[in-house]
Amino acid sequence: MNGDFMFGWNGKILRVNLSSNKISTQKFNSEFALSFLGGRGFAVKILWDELTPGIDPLSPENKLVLATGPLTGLPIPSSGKIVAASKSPLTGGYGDGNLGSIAAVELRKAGYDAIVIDGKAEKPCYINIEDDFVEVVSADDLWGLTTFECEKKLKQKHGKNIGVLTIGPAGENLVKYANILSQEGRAGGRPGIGAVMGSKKLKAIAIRGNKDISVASADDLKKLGADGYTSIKSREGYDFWRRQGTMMTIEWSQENSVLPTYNFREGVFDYAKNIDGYSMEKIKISQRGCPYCNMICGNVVRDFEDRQVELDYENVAMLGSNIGVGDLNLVSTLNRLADEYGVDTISVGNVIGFAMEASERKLISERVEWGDYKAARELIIKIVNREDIGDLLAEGVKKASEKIGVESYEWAMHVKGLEVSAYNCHTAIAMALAYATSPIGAHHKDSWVISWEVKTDRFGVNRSKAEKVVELQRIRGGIFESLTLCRLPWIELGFELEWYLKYLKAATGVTFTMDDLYVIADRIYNLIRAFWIREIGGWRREMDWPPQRWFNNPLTKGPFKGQKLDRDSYSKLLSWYYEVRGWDENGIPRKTTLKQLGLDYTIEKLEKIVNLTP
Ligand code: PTT
Ligand code: SF4
Repeated sequence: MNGDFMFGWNGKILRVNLSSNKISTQKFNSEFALSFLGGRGFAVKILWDELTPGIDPLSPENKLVLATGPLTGLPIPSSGKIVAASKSPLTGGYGDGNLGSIAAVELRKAGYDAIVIDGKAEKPCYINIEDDFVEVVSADDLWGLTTFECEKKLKQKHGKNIGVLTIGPAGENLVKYANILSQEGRAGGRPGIGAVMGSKKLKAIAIRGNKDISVASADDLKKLGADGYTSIKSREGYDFWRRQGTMMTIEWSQENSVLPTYNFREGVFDYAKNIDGYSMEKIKISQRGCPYCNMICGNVVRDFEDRQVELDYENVAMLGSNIGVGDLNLVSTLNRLADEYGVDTISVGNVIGFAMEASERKLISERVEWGDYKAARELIIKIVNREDIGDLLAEGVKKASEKIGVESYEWAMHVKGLEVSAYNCHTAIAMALAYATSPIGAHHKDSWVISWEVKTDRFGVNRSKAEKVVELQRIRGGIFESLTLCRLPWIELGFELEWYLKYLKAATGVTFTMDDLYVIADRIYNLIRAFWIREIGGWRREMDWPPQRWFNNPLTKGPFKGQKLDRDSYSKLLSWYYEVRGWDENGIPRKTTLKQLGLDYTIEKLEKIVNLTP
């Protein structure tokens, strides 16, 4: 095989420089694979090693990394995922996203584990990959198309079974929270990874692979895979999951007073029932999903304009309750527009909520009232085309609030520049910590601690909350993002983590324990923090704080009326978090922590920027 080890990984990275049109492959060794596994692990190591510190994320020097892991594309539950990462134009730090796509499977079958793209094409282009054949092709006829149209055209040209990753007009126009779409409903790369593609004039990547992925024991893998699917199907909750998928969370969030409402002012929405999973079931026409998944959760509905769209919790909460729209058909249309234009639904819902509040407070001249669907629809189009106020809003809420000034930073709902995803945290201090310490900015993907928190000690402030956040970050942000598999079988149906150890053994021949995987997860987390410190040029404790609104403006509705977060309690929790992570009081990794994780090579660089404590 590949490098100095035998199975699991292809051992090969495809590299494309769009300035020179140079296409090459690079082998990697087992040390790299075993230290970083794949996906997010590969991405951060490549970005740390190869980016010139301080570069502009939208310059040709930035690199786009698309990476899979050793289990991606194998016949085991929910293995069709891919990580898209880069230095983020939205936050200036490390950014990534994870999307389900046939492209993930095809990339592995084409013989690669990752693609690294740098440079900038002179004219719009796309990359076409079929096994060892790789070409950069003119995309003059694709530029300007929506993500749906672009994928369709590429399939007409290269075959209906290819995998396609594409940006829409938002990525082309460098909207700072443009993302990447696939299969008309799989989306990833919240921190502007679509804008990085746009800055390189790269419209899409089309992939077809015809090879077998070599594994240590194909028979074991086949049997374990089949057993896994059967086990998932037999779980309590499977049938309901197939009915509602993530949409069941609207009802849960409303019941628990955490549904983002009116720009995260409240945790309950008067019209929650109109946009919940049961309302969705009434308009659902079919179901779609990612490859190799038997939990398929993309709920396809017909929207207000009689077009098809897939609904998920985050999309509906952010384009529904958060902006006051209480009609699921209308929300669906906003969601579909975001998908077609390739703009992140969470950030765009957040930005629209911010604009509505700014309008209410008369800080902007435009009138955009809460719940005004038409105004929201228009705003999305203006943002995507960077017209009028859309140009400012395309920069995200952090930049918009800096421009608008007054006290607007208090209700600009972001952490480190990434807009908060769909959980209101007035009464969820551990979730606030999870947002504040997420390695890409305020995203729930690394630690969805809120479900544990509301069930256990909701109002307590104790070290176990910090420990739980770290534990979840290890599993979700470390293990699933580097194995590069969907985490939902584990979260939603309790599919035990031990399954993945068995899959790893059958695929790679290497025996991993959970502790081994935790060490890898910690290595990845610490390297991401080192990357941020290097790119930002320092670190302050305040960078790990949630938005001011949750401390300043108590809830005015629902069972927890009057509640808000307490600053001293949050500060205590953050200190415990730093202790558990082996970081100092300012959130900077200690030298001993870096050394224990084999990250000695970061020390010299970091010491030039910050004081490292022993
Ligand atoms: C993810 C974020 C999410 S998280 C949602 S809905 W969610 C939003 N989806 C968008 C969308 O759709 N269109 C759009 N234009 N923008 C969107 N932005 C939002 O992006 C998704 C599922 C979901 S649905 C979740 S939680 C899980 N996420 C996983 C993850 O992050 N990692 C992992 N290993 N497994 C995961 N499984 C689940 O995948 P970002 P998908 Mg997404 C239309 O990437 O940048 O992290 O943002 O991948 O294939 O669409 O599946 O209630
Ligand atoms: Fe994709 Fe949903 Fe299946 Fe996860 S559970 S792999 S998000 S279809």
